[in-house]
Amino acid sequence: MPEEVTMQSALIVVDVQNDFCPGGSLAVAGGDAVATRISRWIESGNDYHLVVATMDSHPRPDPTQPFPHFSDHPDYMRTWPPHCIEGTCGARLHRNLRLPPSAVVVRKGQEAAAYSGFAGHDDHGVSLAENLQRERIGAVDIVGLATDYCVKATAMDARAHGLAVRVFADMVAGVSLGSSGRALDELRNAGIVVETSIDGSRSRPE
Ligand code: VGL
Repeated sequence: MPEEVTMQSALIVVDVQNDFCPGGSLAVAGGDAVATRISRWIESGNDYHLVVATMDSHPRPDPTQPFPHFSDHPDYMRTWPPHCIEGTCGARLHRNLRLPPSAVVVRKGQEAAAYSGFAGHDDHGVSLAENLQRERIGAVDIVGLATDYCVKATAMDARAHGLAVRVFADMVAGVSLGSSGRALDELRNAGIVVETSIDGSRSRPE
């Protein structure tokens, strides 16, 4: 058998959920516009072999079972207002986000905080890494919310898994401008390409 030479690519859409968009409990400015831009990007004929949407999915606050990710006095760095509680409207994907029917949804955060999509599993219990391996994905484009937390953690893990990684700066939004800028610098230092989708479509190999 000849060796497979083509590198399949995937799009990972991180946590584009109502609670991270304007009106949500942990709203990121411009999250809804990011959702629209991602939908247009998907629909503009980018032939990803696989599209994955990650979702934060946390348990309902329970006084008998502390969940240290949540706080009534959050510092917005380590502790957060309750968000993306499974079964609530806030946990749903934002309506501006249109995914192909074949998209794989990966949920994370049921037991503890999980910023990286690589902590997540699909509805069959298959991890994100395994989904990518099964489809022989060698390169991923990462977009979504929030730049400084879940996008950053997912991109760093993708790199650690040996993937070629791009983050599209025009399809992410962060909790704060300062930490988002620092996050993008860290990603670049880790060998991740940070560019706009316009540059990305120019540099995409045929
Ligand atoms: C996120 C803060 C807390 C994210 C999740 O999706 O980036 N940020 N939980």
